[in-house]
Amino acid sequence: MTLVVSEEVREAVDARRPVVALESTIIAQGLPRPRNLQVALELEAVVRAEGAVPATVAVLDGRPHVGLDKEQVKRIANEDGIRKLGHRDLALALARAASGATTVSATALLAALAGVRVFATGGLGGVHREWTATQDESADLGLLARTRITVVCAGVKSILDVPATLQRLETLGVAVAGYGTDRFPGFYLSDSGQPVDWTLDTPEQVARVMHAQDALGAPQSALIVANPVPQDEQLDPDLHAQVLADALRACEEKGVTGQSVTPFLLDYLMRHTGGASLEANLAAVRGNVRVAARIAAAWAAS
Ligand code: PSU
Ligand code: MN
Repeated sequence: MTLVVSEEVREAVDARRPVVALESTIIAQGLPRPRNLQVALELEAVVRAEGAVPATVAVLDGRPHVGLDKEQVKRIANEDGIRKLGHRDLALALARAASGATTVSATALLAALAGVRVFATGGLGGVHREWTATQDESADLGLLARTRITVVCAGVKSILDVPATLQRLETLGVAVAGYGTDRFPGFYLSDSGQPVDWTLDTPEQVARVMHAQDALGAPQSALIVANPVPQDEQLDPDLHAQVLADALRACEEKGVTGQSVTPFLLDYLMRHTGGASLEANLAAVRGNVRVAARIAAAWAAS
């Protein structure tokens, strides 16, 4: 496979300068046009403002890219037929010359192959409610159990079964720490209602854990740094509970399954909260990107 690493990202990786990987599913499938393009460019700008290099990941015409130029980001945001690619889809997309946005699982895999150690997203995928009937658990979890990368996220998406997802992460052996909190964040909400066992308070502390992971060696699992959306920017918890219940019902009634479930629920929440869920989602992602850039800087300096 020819991984296409942009010159800027390659130089930064080689010189051990800070780099932050960014996923593209949030651009292509997670946000409405034209806001998605603005957000994609804004997130890259936030990384740069912190002195790190952004590496947005996507597959274009069957070639896996780590680091996109502006025209390539535009394609992901605006082109019709951009697929959603989990890590299992990568080989199929490459062989079929397809173009697609990468989920957390595919982004983490390609970023790690390019030597990028820090990655920022909104919320991880995980175990869906109704798992006993659908067996729907995001491929994000299994991939993070065998990929050495640090993911900064606002927890897992609140549309999921959060306690079950935390349990699966424990079973799979994926390290989880709250960033400045002993509560597991709830994506749109600052607190999912679940505790975390470990708290890390500074980028330097996170970098020390990353070094300790390397010193221990195998298995090559990830580190999840769970960074809450600021409380004054979270979605109103009552509104969240109410609209989410409706969204889950609508999902079932419409028979939405598989890869479409997560985009459907995120879109339903956005439309039925007057856009408030979108603002909370963006506030979370922005905060995560900023923290990721600082962790990447601490990692590069250590
Ligand atoms: N975070 C967001 N919005 C998103 C996602 C994450 O703020 O759209 C995406 C990620 O790419 C994640 C995917 O990997 O949703 C999970 O999809 P699934 O549940 O189908 O595995
Ligand atoms: Mn799924």
